[in-house]
Amino acid sequence: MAYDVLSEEQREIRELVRTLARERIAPRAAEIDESHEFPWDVVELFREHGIFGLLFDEEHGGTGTGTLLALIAIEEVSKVCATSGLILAVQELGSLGLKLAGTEEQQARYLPKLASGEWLCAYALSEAGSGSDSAAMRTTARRDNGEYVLNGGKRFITNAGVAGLYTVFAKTDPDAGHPGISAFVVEADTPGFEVARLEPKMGISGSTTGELVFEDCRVPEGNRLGAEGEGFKIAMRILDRSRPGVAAQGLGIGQGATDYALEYAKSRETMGKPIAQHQLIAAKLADMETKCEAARGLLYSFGQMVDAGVDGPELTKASAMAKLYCTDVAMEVSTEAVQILGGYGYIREYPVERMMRDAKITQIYEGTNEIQRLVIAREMLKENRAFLLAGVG
Ligand code: COS
Repeated sequence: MAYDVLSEEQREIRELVRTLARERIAPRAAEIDESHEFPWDVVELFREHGIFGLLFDEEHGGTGTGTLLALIAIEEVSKVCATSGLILAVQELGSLGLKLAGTEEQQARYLPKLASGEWLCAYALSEAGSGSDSAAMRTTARRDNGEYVLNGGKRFITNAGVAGLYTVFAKTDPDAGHPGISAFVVEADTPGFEVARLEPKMGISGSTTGELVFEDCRVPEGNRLGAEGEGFKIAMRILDRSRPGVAAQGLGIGQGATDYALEYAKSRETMGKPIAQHQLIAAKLADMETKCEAARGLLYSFGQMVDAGVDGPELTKASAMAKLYCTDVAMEVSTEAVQILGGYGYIREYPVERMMRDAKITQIYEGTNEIQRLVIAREMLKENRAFLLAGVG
């Protein structure tokens, strides 16, 4: 049997997710992509089998099985359908604010609904004018009579229109920069909140990406996460833990594309033999497999770190490295898969062109890969490795 870092129990859960992915989600993947419709049937499947629970602690209705297994679930689903894998990744992204900064009462009010999948959730940080530079946001939250009044807008929000709960960041002190930002949870039916439009996209077509508008949207003070002014740090701590969800999605796409290209290369013949036996194709396959396995090493190591209770700068760097590498691999490997299939790779009859389109967004959202490089380098610059130079002449 192949070497496996997982325990017996973890392997059983992975097997369940794998079976659901292969038997129930894979046959829907092309349709989801073509129709551009949010796959509520996949949400229902996750609900029925308790898959959302993998992202939550037992006390909140989850399985308490930890981060590594949650990432593996996203990877397995994304191997066959990146839109469906994203549903799990965003349930984590949208709920992390409550998990990290919510009071017991806030957690008890919302987390069980998210753990069962009764409600989907979303994370609203980006704005039309502030993507990478989150602190430049313009949305405001003015305190008034025990409530906050939100005004402004958010863009590129995954799960817009399908989420029941949004984690929203807004300026409680518009002049203060980072310390002027606070975090809130906003229920979808709050008056003054609306989804203004959904964006047509290159890939992950079944997932919604939308623009949120807040017009005198009144949110109770009890919906603020953490203290006033802590919002930026909460946003960053969330991203440290959520970006690997995108890494898992990227790795799933990359491995799915590799698996497909391998099977194709074994059966497609040119010049009297399967193309897998032509050295240039064999070399591509070898590189694709190696890159996926290296990416998996970074991703699983991140999952193990979280499960071991690691926090702070070490986690920030590991998260950024996993996101950067897994998603760059997703793009490279899915592009090579299209190349291996040749003309067939470029047409809709085969899934690799979808995988390539889906891969592209993983290098962009939840912090572009340029931002990940910046985060990694900043952490490196804080580290002291001078002792390594001692005695070097
Ligand atoms: N965890 C905890 N605190 C953090 C942190 C982290 N990962 N990163 C930064 N902070 C803290 C800093 O320590 C600093 O605190 P003090 O003011 O007490 O010193 C504060 O937050 C401001 O940090 P910094 O000056 O580094 O902020 P920058 O504006 O330079 O932003 C980047 C840093 C670029 C890394 C950040 O804006 C970012 O991640 N941008 C991308 C956002 C993104 O991913 N958007 C995609 C949409 S979300 S799906």
